[in-house]
Amino acid sequence: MFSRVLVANRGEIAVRVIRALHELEIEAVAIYSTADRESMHVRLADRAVAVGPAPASQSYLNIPSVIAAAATTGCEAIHPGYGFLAENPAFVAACEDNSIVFVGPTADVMARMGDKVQAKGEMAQAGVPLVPGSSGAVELAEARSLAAELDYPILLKAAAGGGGKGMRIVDGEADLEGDFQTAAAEAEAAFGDPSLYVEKLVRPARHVEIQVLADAHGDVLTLGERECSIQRRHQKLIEESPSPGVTSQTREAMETRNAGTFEFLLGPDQRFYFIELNARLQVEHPVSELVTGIDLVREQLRIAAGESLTATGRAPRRGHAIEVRINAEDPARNFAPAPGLVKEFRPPLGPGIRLDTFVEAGYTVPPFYDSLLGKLVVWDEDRPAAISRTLRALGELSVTGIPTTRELAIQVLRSEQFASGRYSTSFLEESGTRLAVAAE
Ligand code: MV4
Repeated sequence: MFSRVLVANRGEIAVRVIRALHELEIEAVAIYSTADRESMHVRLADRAVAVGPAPASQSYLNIPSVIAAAATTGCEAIHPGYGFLAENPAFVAACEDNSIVFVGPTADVMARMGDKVQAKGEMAQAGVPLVPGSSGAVELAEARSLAAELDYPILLKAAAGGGGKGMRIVDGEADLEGDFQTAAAEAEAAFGDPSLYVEKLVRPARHVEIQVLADAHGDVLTLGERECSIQRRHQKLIEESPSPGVTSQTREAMETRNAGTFEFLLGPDQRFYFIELNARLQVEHPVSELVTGIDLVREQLRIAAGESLTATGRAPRRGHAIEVRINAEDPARNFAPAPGLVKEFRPPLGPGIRLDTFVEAGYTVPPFYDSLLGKLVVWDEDRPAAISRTLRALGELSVTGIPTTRELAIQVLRSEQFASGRYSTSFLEESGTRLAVAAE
């Protein structure tokens, strides 16, 4: 195992990774921007290295600075967390060039999965079901004939994209040409590549993802699914495991037909379609940890050090877990980020409660990074008990000084539709009129 690891991130995920390192008796080296000098991850680490000024492009995204921080402190590996450099093939290559282990996939795998068309092609070859659509990027004429075959509505997606950027619904042939041009221009602006591909629109759809661990020896362990349909503008708000929308047959089919960390769309008929592979630790990983008892960050570190998975196949699970993201966002301003001074911060405690956060009373949330303050993650024996316990915990949580998404989460968790388990990715948009605070 490693003896010293650099944590190339900030906020709650840096704190999460440092805790895993300390439990494995590994020294943790933090990096920080000038805006984060006083942040919790800097204090918890054994050493900390300043990597640049506040803007992420000059600090947390600055590859030479981050590599230098690892090299000068004698780190054998770098854990990237999520976001920042976690899916950057150039960073992985820089680690490889400096003989530093990147805790994650190789640069080659990362580049292949970052190209959505290539990822789909490889999944198709492995027998994973895909949404009907084009097998690669298409020109307008090919999009037109394919769309007629698939029947409208269809989706245009950016080949270089992901996460919903550069995506456009086309309702009928009359709109195709205009939508194609707009989507291509957006893709060019966002990714420097206008290539588009076509898919049949799956609607209503749930967003369900399967957590997989794979070691360097080719062994694989699956940890079940996470239901991630409660989101707005592609930002997830609440995640749970197991999903109330997945039958045991579907779950088994989704887990045994693949290998990797996989995002799927799930239709109301239990048909599921691979859409993307995320080759990184995800924000919502704790719900899988709570139902399996497996520490995913510890396993990532063990795998990166060349150790073998202790169990393979499908990990046994128990109970139900729910994660609620607490963001510094203002419901009165359409959930715009609302950084500022946190006057009071009272975390919920008691049975079944985990709070992954870096926030404490007196902390000033800087305006330079994302708005995630922390994740409340709750476990109980079954889904109704987990919902009750989450509401109890949200009731205990008190954050004053800045607005947060706490009240929105309470309204969602109290709603009949959430309790029924019958919801899709359009839940928050459709419930805008019923949930007062979610209204646009
Ligand atoms: C889709 C879809 C419906 N049909 N693809 C959005 C983000 C990106 N990962 C893929 N996305 C979608 N792809 C087809 N063929 C609906 C979405 C989608 C969505 C997916 C997951 C979570 C939230 C979503 C919200 C809106 C649309």
